[in-house]
Order: sequence, then structure tokens, then C-alpha cells
Amino acid sequence: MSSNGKHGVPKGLNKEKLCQKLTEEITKLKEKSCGRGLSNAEVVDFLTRLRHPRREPAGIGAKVRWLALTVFFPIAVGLLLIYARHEIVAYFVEDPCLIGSNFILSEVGRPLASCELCRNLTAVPVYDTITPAEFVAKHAYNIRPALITGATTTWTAMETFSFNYFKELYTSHPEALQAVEEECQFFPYNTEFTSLEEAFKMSPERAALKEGERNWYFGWSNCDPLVAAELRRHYQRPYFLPDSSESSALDWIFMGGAGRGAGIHLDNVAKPSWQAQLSGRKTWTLIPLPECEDICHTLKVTVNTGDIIVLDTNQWYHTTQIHPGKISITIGSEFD
Ligand SMILES: O=C(O)CCC(=O)C(=O)O
Ligand SMILES: [Fe+2]
Repeated sequence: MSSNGKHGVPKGLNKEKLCQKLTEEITKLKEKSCGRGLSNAEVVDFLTRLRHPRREPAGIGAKVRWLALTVFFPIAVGLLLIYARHEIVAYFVEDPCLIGSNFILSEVGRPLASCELCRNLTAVPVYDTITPAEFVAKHAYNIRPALITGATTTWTAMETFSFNYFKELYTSHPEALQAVEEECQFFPYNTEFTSLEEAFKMSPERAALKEGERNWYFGWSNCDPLVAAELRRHYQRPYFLPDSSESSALDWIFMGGAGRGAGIHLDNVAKPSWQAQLSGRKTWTLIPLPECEDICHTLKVTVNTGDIIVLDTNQWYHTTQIHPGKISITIGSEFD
């Protein structure tokens, strides 16, 4: 079968004819070259080079390659490793989380709630008084929230805590303001402020919630030990918490005037929380998690001055609304 493919012998010329033609041409070329003074050996050398394109002599190229492999390459790899190490260390120091936090990751990562415990709950159970044993049996560490009325009546925080009290406390402890920025959290909620320091700089008229002034509501956590010690002079551990329970070192404070409080959110904290209403009134709306939607109801509960609400904020979406009247001031903490 004759080939007419790209690499075959041209059509109409068989191999023998081609060979014969090539020999004639080479002989002619050889005679011509010899006629011009070239030796037989020079012509053969030339023809050989035509078949095997000239390679670089093993001298300089090999030396360059050897140098590249033994010196330049290891140096380049070393520099790359030093740079990469620096980048990796910087990454983990600046942002110790391997994966940034976001809604989808929190949803995927959170444990599912035990919805059965809120199956028939149509309102948050309210207690005038409750013993630690009953509290542990019915509410502590589970999805069932509780409201304990009149639980803060002996606390001096009721008449001490105010916008000006917190402003003076933090202004006299600038390191505590800095700590809120760097180690704790500030929630601007119903304000334009970006920090607690900025919030404390609002005008006295606005701070006093005077008519015609822009409303405000914000919250923050305190992680300065001196400020914590001062705050704790004015409140005690809720009496219904069992002796074995420890409150977190973090105090959470929320305050502001009538209107929107915290928007709907789910927390990602370690433990359940209590929150004491030291002034004003606030209504909480608790919305079941998706897995409890068909089992549990949305609950609304109004917390009056002197009441304490206990709630696992990881197990209910929650939002708050402040009632008109006195400024709402709360203090709270996680407990175990
Ligand atoms: O008190 C508020 O307005 C919101 C509090 C809150 O979201 C919480 O304690 O988790
Ligand atoms: Fe919350």
C-alpha cells in the first residue's frame, strides 16, 4: 500500500530511485567541493553534520547546568521557604482561624438543638422565685428559657448604672476602652458608632434620650479586670444559679432608648446566658432554629426592671425591642 501520509516518501518516487538520486547528487556535490579545494574528509564531515545537528560541546553548558543544580537551585528553594514561613507565621498571628467565620460555616458547624424540650412551650415560663435545684432540673443547660422576676432587687447596680456612670468608669480606665476594641466586642446596633469610645462621646442631650435627639442602643462586652471588679461591687451572681456554676469573666452590657434593639441573630458562644434588666423594659422575640421549626413556637417575653432572663442564645434566634419610658440597661454573663 503506497503511503501518502505526511511522513511518507513522496508519491511516484520509490525508495530505490530516491537512494540512487541522492547518491548521484552527493557524488556531484563531492566533485564540486573537491574542485574548490575541499578534502574528502571535510566533505564527509559536512555531510555527517547535516544528519546529526551539532550538539553543544560538553564544556561550558554542562558547567552552567551543574552550577544551577548545586548552587542556584538550593539557594532559590531556601529563599522561597524563608518567605513562605514568614507569610504563614504572619497569617496565623494576625488571624488565628484557619477558616474565617461566616454564616454558612457557623450553620454547618453548630450542634443540632434538642427540640423536644420546647415542643409544648407557648410562652417563656415565669418564676417569682426558683431554687437552684429546680432551675437546674428545668432550665439550666437546655433549650428551655426562663424568666425570674424581682431577682435583682438587692443589687446596687439598679440605682448606680447609667450612661454617665459607664462613661466615667471607662474614661478613667482608658486601657479598658482599648481592651473592648482589641479583645472584646462592641455592637453598634441602633447607632452609627464604630467603637465604645465614640459612643461615649455623644452629646449629653442625646445621651439623656431628650426629645428630638436621635435614638441610640448599643452593647459591649467588658474584659478589663479592674472594670469588672468595679461592676461586680454592684451586682451579685443570680441567686438561682447552683453553687457549682461559674459565671464567665466577661460582662455583657446593653443600653439605650425606645425602639429597635438587637437585630435577629444567633450567637456562637460557649454557654447559656443570664441577663438582668436593671432599668427600663425590653421585649425579646425567640425564634426556633430550622430543625425545631415544626416542633417549637416563636416566643415573646417582656423583661421588666428587676427581672432576669435565662436563655441559651446559641439555641434560639433572638431580637429585642426596647419599650418607651426609662432607658433600658442590662448586665449579663454566660454561666456553666
Ligand atoms: O439585650 C439585647 O438587646 C441583645 C442581647 C443579646 O443578643 C444577647 O445577650 O445575646
Ligand atoms: Fe445575642
